[in-house]
Amino acid sequence: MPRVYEVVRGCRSCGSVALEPILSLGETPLADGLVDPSTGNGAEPRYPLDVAFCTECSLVQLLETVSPEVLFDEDYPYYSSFSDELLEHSRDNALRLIEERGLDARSLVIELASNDGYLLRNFAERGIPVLGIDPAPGPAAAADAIGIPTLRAFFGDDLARELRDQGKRADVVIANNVLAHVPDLNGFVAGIATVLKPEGVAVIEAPYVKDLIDRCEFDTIYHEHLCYFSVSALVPLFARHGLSLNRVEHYPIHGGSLRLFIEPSERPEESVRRFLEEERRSGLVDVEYYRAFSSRVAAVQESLRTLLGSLKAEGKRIAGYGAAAKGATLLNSTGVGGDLLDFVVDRNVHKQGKYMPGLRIPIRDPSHLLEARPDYLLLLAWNFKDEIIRQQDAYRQQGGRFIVPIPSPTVV
Ligand code: JHZ
Repeated sequence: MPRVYEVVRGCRSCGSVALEPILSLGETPLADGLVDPSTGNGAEPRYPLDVAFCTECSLVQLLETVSPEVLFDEDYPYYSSFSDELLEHSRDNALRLIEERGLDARSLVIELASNDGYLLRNFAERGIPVLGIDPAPGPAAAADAIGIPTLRAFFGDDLARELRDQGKRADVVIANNVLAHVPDLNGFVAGIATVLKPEGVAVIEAPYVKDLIDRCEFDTIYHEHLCYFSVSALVPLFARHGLSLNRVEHYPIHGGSLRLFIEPSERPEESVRRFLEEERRSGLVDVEYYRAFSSRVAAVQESLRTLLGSLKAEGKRIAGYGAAAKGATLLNSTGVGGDLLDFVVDRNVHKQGKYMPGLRIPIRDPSHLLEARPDYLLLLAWNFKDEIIRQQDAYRQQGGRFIVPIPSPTVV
């Protein structure tokens, strides 16, 4: 039986003990641990949420690990397919890879953390063999249901060796929003090296720590996200496993993400040098860069509490949009509860009817907005701001306003 919670002994990448704390968000419940009203008696467990910087390899990381078996269990509620913007972003990624890599019926695309098949479906629809790997039973079953074969498993070097021994080696390995989630970072990257064909490519997306710090996206810090990556921290991680980071692209998705192209052969493009240079120039590789983060976070929290408190004092009714994991961090670490927010809406049917963890705010279908007519909607999924505001035109027509909390609370 794995331990539920552990404190790290050294850097998750290089093993150094030179970890400098940069932020503490106190003790928070698990961000995706939505509470089922039929079973949710008693308070949800809370775990410390402390962030540190490795002065050796510059990886930003959590100081604690909650066991993945606890995080990604049968109740894991995150399904990728509820955002049109994410679906479009993923489709573009797939079509470009098909074209660039000349993928066809003899190829194999493996996706790690393939969720509900939101991305692999683009390859499968074009006759390209795919294999999804995901430990969360709900999303994996949804993928199977649309014809995406999905192994219910945590990926690591052992599984990679099994696949390789079965003759399953990938032309393309995709790993989006998962590298930050794995406690055994080195084992995961070693597994990628094992399962990739010598001429294959791994395409990995992860939120960019520079965007997190610069835009004060502190709510994206939660127990699922163990690491917050820079290019400077990633180059040595891949190199340790015989892989070379050969191209870096930057996308706005999820508040700012890196797309990394990793291959066994070393032929870095200009973009890698550019990112490394810019990170050195801006100081991202130095702990000083992170010193003011904690007080900037406290200022955003204070300003949000003041704004919501004064609206409430004027008799306004406020609800939230998006039962996102980041919403749970925002509400719990800022202390925004049911006294300020009446309810939260979310399109994901697996979240509706449950409660946000910790402060226990009920989650409803977005259609409830037109009925309940709150004056303000706190945009907890601010990363999909444009998509959500467009979609909620009827609410706006009725006079409803949005509060965008990040990078600093603003009414739009
Ligand atoms: P969303 C996710 O975090 C999951 P979360 C994960 N932890 C990760 O690594 C990061 O992304 C990067 C809903 N919604 O995706 C859907 C609507 O209701 O920003 C979601 O529940 N209507 C693996 O959970 C939530 O909002 C809409 O129109 O913080 C968004 O959650 C749209 C667009 C979304 O991330």
